[in-house]
Amino acid sequence: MKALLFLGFVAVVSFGAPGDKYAGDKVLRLWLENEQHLQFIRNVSSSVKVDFWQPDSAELVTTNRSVDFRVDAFGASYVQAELEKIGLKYHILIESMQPLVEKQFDRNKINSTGYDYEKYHRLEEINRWIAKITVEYPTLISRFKIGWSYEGRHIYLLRIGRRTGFMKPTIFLDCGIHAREWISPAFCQWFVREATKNYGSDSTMTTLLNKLYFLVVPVVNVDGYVYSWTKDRFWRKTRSRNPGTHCMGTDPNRNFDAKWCSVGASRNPCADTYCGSRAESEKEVKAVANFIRKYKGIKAYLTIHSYSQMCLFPYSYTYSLTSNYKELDTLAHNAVKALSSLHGTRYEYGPASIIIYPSAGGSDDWAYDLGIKYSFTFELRDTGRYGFLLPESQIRPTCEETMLAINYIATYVLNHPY
Ligand code: 0X9
Ligand code: ZN
Ligand code: ZN
Repeated sequence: MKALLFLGFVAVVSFGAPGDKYAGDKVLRLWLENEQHLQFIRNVSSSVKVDFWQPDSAELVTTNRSVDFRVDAFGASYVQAELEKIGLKYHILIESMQPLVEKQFDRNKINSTGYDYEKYHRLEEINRWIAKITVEYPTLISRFKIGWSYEGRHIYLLRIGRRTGFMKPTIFLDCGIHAREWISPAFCQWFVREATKNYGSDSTMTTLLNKLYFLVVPVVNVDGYVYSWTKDRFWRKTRSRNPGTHCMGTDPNRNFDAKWCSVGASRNPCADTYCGSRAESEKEVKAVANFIRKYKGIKAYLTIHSYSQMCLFPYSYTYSLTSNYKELDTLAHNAVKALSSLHGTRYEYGPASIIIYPSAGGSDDWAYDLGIKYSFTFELRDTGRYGFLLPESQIRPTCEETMLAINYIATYVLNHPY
């Protein structure tokens, strides 16, 4: 019995499962109505450790919006008492975090028929899958390495589409810019599977793959993703060192060269929205940016995040509308309509500065200003019931509905050459 327990313990630790470090953690949602509420939230971090989920840091919090954040048991009792005092109503989104975290670390990831697309996978598994599917579909998929991460991991890109020898309009799709948003890499994998499986039988997919290329980066922030599996499930940033502090990492979605660090980003390396020491300071960001700059023919840039159920387009760094605002708005409207048609999932859409918050240095704004006029950020499920801990049972419905939106946009791009 002792030996068994011991073995179990070793297995858990070596797979980097979460232990019991989230026991007692809760996620609270507040609705901020006035300055006093706002001040409370802005200052709460000086008393207890809070992990902002939506928005992603205290600086982005404003009145007349909700805030979701995680606190440990000690923090929760403090915060709850303070909230009663100032009369701020709150709602407990997640009462007990530990069981939800544990579920996501289940070991049986490989089923007998092959890869299980309805599970979350560790980076090693994803990389093995990338290698395997490339070999399985030699006429449809090519694998490229677009660079190395800070910790020296490869960043892979899959080019999907029937090989033609001449240029085809291309859609760039990336996932896993933020480490803890696990549904995002799961979607990129789902997309590649659907594309390859349906080529030759489904007419939409066949047309798309005949006439377009998709460039898919399943995991951009590879170091952060590994860290979210091994050390901290709620890690968001890269894992680069910051001189002069123990706080690590930069927010890759504040590190692109789009009015870098001018708004909605932090100069503090300890913040979750730290913009980095300069634009493209992060190797992962540089790898994506360099690839997109030199690859001619990218007509759409799509990037997958979670959570909030939104289809966002530029600008984020300003409230000004893009010159093709009307077209983007209609396209987003129709993409979201297609998405909702499957399970009725409601999505908001519009310029990110207006729909969520102003923030600079995002990949979508950068791609847009580079001349890629169809540029969208998707924030997948949910709206906060589970947040980043979206259960694996929702991978399928989430990916299926998102496919409809992506296919809608791809078809539109194909039919509107520029
Ligand atoms: O803040 C972000 O980077 C994205 N939301 S998330 O919760 N996944 O972190 C939204 C990105 C919208 N686009 C830009 N801010 N450029
Ligand atoms: Zn977020
Ligand atoms: Zn994100």
